[in-house]
Amino acid sequence: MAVVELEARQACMILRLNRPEALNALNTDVFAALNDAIDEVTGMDAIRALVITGTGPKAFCAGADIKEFIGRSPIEMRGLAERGQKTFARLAALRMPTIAAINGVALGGGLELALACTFRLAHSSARLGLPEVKLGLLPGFGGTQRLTRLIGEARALELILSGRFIDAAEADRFGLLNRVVEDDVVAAALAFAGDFTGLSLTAQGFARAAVTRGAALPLDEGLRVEAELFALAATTEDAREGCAAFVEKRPAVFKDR
Ligand code: CO8
Repeated sequence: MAVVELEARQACMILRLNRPEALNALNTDVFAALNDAIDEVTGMDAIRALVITGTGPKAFCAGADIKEFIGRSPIEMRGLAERGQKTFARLAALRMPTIAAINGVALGGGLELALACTFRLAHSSARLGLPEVKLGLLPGFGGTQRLTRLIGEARALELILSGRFIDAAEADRFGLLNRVVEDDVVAAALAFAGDFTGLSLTAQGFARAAVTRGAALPLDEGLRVEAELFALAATTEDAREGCAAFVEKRPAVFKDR
């Protein structure tokens, strides 16, 4: 049985972590399969959004596989952290929006996986946290950086230093989630993806770059990045098509060019 499964649904791809017996923990096999899946999705022009979820009712992902930590040297642990960071950076750099459909626990590396996605939806029963401190460790797949940028230093430190689990309602109040849903979270994520799938991936890519690059900059520099990316977007065929379609009162047909 594959530890990562891909399933196409119209314009979306669903990626399922498939190790329910270990609550979808991220081991060497899962990272290899995740990288293969990212390669596969990268080449698919018709796919406009990627939904990531976990198999089974209990877990989106319970984090890095703790059993793989035993007996590792600090250099090996650093290698594991970098492997995870690189994989999640590849995911974050995909041209289509990615949506974590959090169907159960999202802990440690599992929450870090969700943080590397563009958007996060969670079932109301989901529990989220960065419990690494309880293992004598700290988040190593980008959690200290991405969570802090997303929800601010005070709340990020509260979660990282306590390791406590929060429910979906609290995660929503913290600004960690885009939606909390009562029904099937994958179905909700596919419906949510519908807001993004008919548009120009090129324009969305420039917009995402402006937001993420600008977030690490002072306002005046961020505004310069925005102006430069705006000018670049204006050179594209999609920008010509989008504006012409508005004036001609017809739906735009984008080609991601
Ligand atoms: N790694 C390996 N196996 C796991 C993990 C995990 N993270 N989480 C759960 N499992 C396994 C359990 O060992 C168990 O297997 P078995 O039946 O063979 O003993 C099975 O999944 C079911 O788990 P439980 O019996 O514990 O299920 P419960 O419902 O009782 O509890 C919990 C569910 C609360 C989610 C509990 O399993 C738990 O606390 N899991 C660990 C959560 C955690 O600490 N996650 C953080 C891991 S560290 C991390 O992610 C670091 C990322 C950065 C790494 C940088 C590189 C070094």
